[in-house]
Amino acid sequence: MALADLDNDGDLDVVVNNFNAPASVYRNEAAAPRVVVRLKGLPPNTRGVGARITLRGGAVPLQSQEVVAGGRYLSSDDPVRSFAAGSLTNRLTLEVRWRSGRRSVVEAVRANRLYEVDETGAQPLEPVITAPASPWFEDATSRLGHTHHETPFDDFERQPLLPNLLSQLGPGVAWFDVDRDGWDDLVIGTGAGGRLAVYRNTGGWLRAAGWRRVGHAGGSRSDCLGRLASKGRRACDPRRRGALRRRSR
Ligand SMILES: [Ca+2]
Ligand SMILES: [Ca+2]
Ligand SMILES: [Ca+2]
Repeated sequence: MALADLDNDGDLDVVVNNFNAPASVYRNEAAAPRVVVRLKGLPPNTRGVGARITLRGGAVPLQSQEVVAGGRYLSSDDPVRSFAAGSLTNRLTLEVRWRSGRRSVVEAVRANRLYEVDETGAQPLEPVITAPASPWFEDATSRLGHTHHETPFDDFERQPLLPNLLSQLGPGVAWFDVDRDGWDDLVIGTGAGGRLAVYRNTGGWLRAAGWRRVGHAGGSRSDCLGRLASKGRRACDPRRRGALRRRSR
């Protein structure tokens, strides 16, 4: 199926291919005022594919379409774009933003006309100057004083075809209120042989907590998930129950 203005009256007619039968042609009998735009781009993009056409002041305040190539099954529309002009007295403005970054504007556009816009007369877009934004966050990693423990392991010796190391992905981190004071605390996983790190959140400041690890001792703890354990205890390990427990309570 493809759309094209076959009778040159400003509306898009329809051609539909049929299996083992002649193609069907449907004439568009629309009578409403319209504006048709055809683009003449600079070589090699002479049809202006990728350009965005905007009409202001028509049947609705803003209409916008992009010129595309293809897009239908084994078919492509005629690269013209048709817009609803609303009434014959509307004050219309046409704007084309070309793929080259240039811009064409046509003022006082009239309904029931075909406009061919040539990229040759397009003007460069004015650069948008924005004030540098101040960042909302800052890197506070150094304030933690945390050092990640990772035991060297040669992944490629075990699996030579690996595209990258899987044993050095870094620790998983989680926010979880382990001491139930209403502030989410920071929990940082560790590689094999290391210790899970917990930083208590004291109203926005993080301090190393007096927690000990129980249970699993030899494997890696690169992942971390806070959850409620049995008897109201709080745990932070998806694999071992009660893996994280406060020293004195
Ligand atoms: Ca037509
Ligand atoms: Ca027609
Ligand atoms: Ca807390």
